[in-house]
Amino acid sequence: MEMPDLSAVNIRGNPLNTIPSVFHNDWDKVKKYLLTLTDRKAEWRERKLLFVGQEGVGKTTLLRCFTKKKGYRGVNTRANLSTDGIDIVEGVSLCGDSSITFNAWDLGGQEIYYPSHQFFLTSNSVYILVFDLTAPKLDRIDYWLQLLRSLGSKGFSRTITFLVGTHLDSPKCTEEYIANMTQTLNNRFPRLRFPGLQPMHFISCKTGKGVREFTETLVATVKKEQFSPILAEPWIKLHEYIKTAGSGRDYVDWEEFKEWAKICDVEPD
Ligand SMILES: Nc1nc2c(ncn2[C@@H]2O[C@H](COP(=O)(O)OP(=O)(O)OP(=O)(O)O)[C@@H](O)[C@H]2O)c(=O)[nH]1
Ligand SMILES: [Mg+2]
Repeated sequence: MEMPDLSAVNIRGNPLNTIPSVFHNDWDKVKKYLLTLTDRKAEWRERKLLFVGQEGVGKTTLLRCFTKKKGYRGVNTRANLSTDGIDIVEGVSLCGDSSITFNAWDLGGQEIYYPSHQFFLTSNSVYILVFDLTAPKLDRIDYWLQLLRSLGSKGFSRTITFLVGTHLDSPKCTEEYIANMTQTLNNRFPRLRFPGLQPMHFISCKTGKGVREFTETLVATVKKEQFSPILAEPWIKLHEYIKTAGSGRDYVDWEEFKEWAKICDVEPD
């Protein structure tokens, strides 16, 4: 790190995505961040988990399976209200594994929301692309997969995508129907064409069939695919501080935020 004459470094394409992208164009900031990282590093234990897909396919219901006690046995499939915009549920633990928590973003599937959803689709995140097995709309699945592929292809960022079919409890879902559906989906969406796309899962939110297996696979896959797991400890501290001090507030003015940053040893610039 002691290279006084070094004025610029090109880190584009470097697979070590530990350095926050906001610093990429400023070598002094990269250097400061790396120095902090050398002294004080900590593991990032949160992951963003986004539920996407067309309306009425079971995104909110699947999230309820994740958050309800024993939800892997199924939940009441009464008519849900269609999600209005985005619902966020923080701190979701899966399979009793508290070493990693998920911040779940449940995106309303009505097309009217699509333009604004784009602002919240981040790379280095985990996506659950949900569809209804009994009436799959392949062009909608295609739309989301294309969109997620474009996110994952920016620089060295990545996404993990799980394609999940719900309504496995329907009488329509015979073995033959499921076999044909699997073939159709594999032909139309070969995993090689969509980096980060995982093997498909078919589940019933009503009976819970397949939910536990899916959840276990999700946790294991996410733990294997480490997205920036090591960060500078002050930044993680600031993140926690914002969650506590900013709770219930819609915004924080810049001066106050700089105070918070200082308390956590993050340089506010
Ligand atoms: N039988 C059965 N019903 C399900 C299943 N998954 C969801 N449902 C039902 O399907 C309907 C729509 O589910 P939601 O979870 O609201 O769908 P959504 O994708 O969140 O819809 P939007 O918020 O409009 O995008 C509800 O009545 C659910 O109870 C399933 O696996 N089996
Ligand atoms: Mg919903």
